[in-house]
Amino acid sequence: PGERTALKDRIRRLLKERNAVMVSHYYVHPDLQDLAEETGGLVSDSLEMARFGRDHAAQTLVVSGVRFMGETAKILSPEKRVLMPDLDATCSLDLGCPVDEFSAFCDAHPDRTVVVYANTSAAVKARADWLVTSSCALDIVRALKDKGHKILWAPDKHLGNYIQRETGADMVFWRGACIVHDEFKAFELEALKKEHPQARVLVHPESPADVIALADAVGSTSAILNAAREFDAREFIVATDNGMMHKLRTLNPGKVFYEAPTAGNSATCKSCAHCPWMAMNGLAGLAHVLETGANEVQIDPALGQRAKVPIDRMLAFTA
Ligand code: CIZ
Ligand code: SF4
Repeated sequence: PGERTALKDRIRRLLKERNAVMVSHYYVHPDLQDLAEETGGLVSDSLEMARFGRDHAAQTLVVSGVRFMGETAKILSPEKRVLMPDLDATCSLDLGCPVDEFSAFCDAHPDRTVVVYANTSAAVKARADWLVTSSCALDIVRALKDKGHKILWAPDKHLGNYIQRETGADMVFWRGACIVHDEFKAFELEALKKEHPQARVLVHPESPADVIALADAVGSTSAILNAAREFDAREFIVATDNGMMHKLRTLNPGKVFYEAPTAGNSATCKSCAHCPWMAMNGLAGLAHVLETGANEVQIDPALGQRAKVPIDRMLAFTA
């Protein structure tokens, strides 16, 4: 504990000395969420992290999250220095959507508008017409459908299927999944609901369809936070990365939050619902990059310019 306090003090001092601002995702360790907030940064989802990083005056951005979040920050602000606690923090959706195969898939469907989720590489974004996150995907796909577009969706199949069910849009899918949300289990969730009959169920749409079907509210991390605040209930079962529990509990002190069951939930593993790549972000790594300037995100400028087009469209649509 003493060591943690010392590291946090050092990070606060270094952020100030380097004129740096920090954005943290809801899924990273509570220490990194608290530090971002205490020092004038932001804790949020990838959409708001991107907007905040772009609009902030600081010339150095520290992004605590996964690789695509740092890359998006760099693409939006090529003149800024973007640092990450660990550059190897990736995402199963990004890993499962290599640009060569993805380009071939796009080439096979030339009549479709290409909509990709934020959790992708810069090269995949550069092939896209639109970028979306889970907080704006429904609205953007609905607007495209209303204008007569047919859609090619990548990479998360569960989120894509959910959006198709909700909008009725004509969509073809890349078949990626988030290793965290893909693990939530409907049968076990029903059993937990029986144990807590008053509890409302909040589900992230990267989860399987049978889990989504049991939800009282389905949505992005921000939508889950809103639902927890607005529902007149005392108990909640939450199917998303358990990094979210920190914000849910601090913002709703009178309410109780249970983690939804995953395949790994058993006597030996009570809470497996945590992204291993988000977990690579830590205080020691953060202090080190601030000290040394290591782990700077680099994006080829020409690629960055092309990848910026769909990101700018999304930010303008949601402004
Ligand atoms: O699961 C993720 O990586 C999420 C929720 C990203 C985001 O859009 O904030
Ligand atoms: Fe990717 Fe899932 Fe981790 Fe989010 S929680 S970064 S979607 S693997």
